[in-house]
Amino acid sequence: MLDSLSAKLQRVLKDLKGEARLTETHIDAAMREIRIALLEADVNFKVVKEFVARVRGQALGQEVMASLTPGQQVVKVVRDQLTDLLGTEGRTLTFSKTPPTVILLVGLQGSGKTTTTGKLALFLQKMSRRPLMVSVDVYRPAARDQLAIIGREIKIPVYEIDSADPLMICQQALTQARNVGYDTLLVDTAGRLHIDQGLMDELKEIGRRLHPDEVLLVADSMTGQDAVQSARDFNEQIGITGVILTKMDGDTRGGAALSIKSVTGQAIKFIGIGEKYESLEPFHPDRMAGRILGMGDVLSLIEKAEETVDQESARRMLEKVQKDSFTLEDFKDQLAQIRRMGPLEQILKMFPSVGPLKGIGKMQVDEKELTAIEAIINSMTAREREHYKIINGSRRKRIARGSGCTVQQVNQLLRQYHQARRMMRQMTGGMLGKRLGKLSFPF
Ligand SMILES: Nc1nc2c(ncn2[C@@H]2O[C@H](COP(=O)(O)OP(=O)(O)OP(=O)(O)O)[C@@H](O)[C@H]2O)c(=O)[nH]1
Ligand SMILES: [Mg+2]
Repeated sequence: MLDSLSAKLQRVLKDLKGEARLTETHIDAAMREIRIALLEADVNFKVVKEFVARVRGQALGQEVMASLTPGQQVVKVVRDQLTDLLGTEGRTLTFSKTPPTVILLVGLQGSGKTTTTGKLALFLQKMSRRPLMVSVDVYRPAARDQLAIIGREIKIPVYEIDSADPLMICQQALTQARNVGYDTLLVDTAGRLHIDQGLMDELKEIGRRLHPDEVLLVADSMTGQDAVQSARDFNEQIGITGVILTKMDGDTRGGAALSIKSVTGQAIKFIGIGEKYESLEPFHPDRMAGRILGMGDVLSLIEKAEETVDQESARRMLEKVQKDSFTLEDFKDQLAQIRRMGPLEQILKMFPSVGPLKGIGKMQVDEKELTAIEAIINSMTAREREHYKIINGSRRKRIARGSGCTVQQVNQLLRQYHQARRMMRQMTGGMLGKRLGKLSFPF
């Protein structure tokens, strides 16, 4: 995410950080490079100009703090200004006092509205809300089927009715939400290649009927300034309440993320970071600024771990380890928990690039290997999973065949499992035992 911008800014700041004394010449040279880095990242040129002027002014005018070197102080100014550019903290969703809360998702064609409707519904469900989804895209054949399929996959209801009238569909969906007691209605709308009056009029009319609590513009971050322009146009025409920036996982430049708030006055509320339904995150400007500048993001990591790792099951796991009855089945569950946190490489990247864990972010993780491990354990009988010691040569061969893996892979897995058991016993036996229980982190 934003890798190329990140690398460039880090290079400029690294040179500065080393300086014991900073002159105006140093700062001007750095500002020139920052300006180029931001322009190359496709940040709106006006935004770049203002940003550089502010950073320069603050860097020069600042009293030197005893705890920071002048170079570090410039890094702090850049970090603070970058945070400001990305948005303001605490811009979450507004929920209606009289349910259902209505959330309208709008945007250009292919920006990710339908997928994001599903992701957001899943996110809200995890917050203990009861979402209902509906598509009013009557123009693209199969558009409504697409949402219905997503609904089945994530097990969240989708309101369906045989009608070609968007206004009637959303009206009926609202009635259904009220009657059945869904507290949030998510409305997926049709996209257009370009903004056209017909679409805007339709969205305005839907707005008049539904009185949405949130109108979220879904924009593709990889389209850079086009995404910013769409946010501006939709905001002027129908009034939006926030932005969801999708496909951030593929955006190395960051021009949209860094320009949207300044250009439109609207905050980014969520970012899409992958194709999986779990790949939607509330947007935190300070953490993103930290991530761009390579300061790590342990906070995000902890939040993610807390959300996915079920505390109770972690406690049970600990008991099992202590009683020495941690089976291959448990091993598989642990792997599944880790995988639910999202692609491992993404998680590892959130570790700070300095300190005891430095280097971990660059670790290569083979997702395919995890899939193979799961397949191997799935090919074992229940008894084998309980008592790994009975897995002899012929059983290993059968398991390898059943999982489409080699016998070497099966052997390797059994070795890994054995090591994990030993490591866990050592950890829980020592002082870490108590802390592990509290932190409930998968081994
Ligand atoms: N990598 C990645 N892909 C995404 C993300 N969000 C959406 N996509 C993909 O983008 C493509 C288009 O998504 P849709 O949800 O169909 O977009 P839409 O805005 O509903 O499209 P229309 O209804 O045709 O206007 C799909 O292939 C999605 O999987 C994301 O955050 N990351
Ligand atoms: Mg769609």
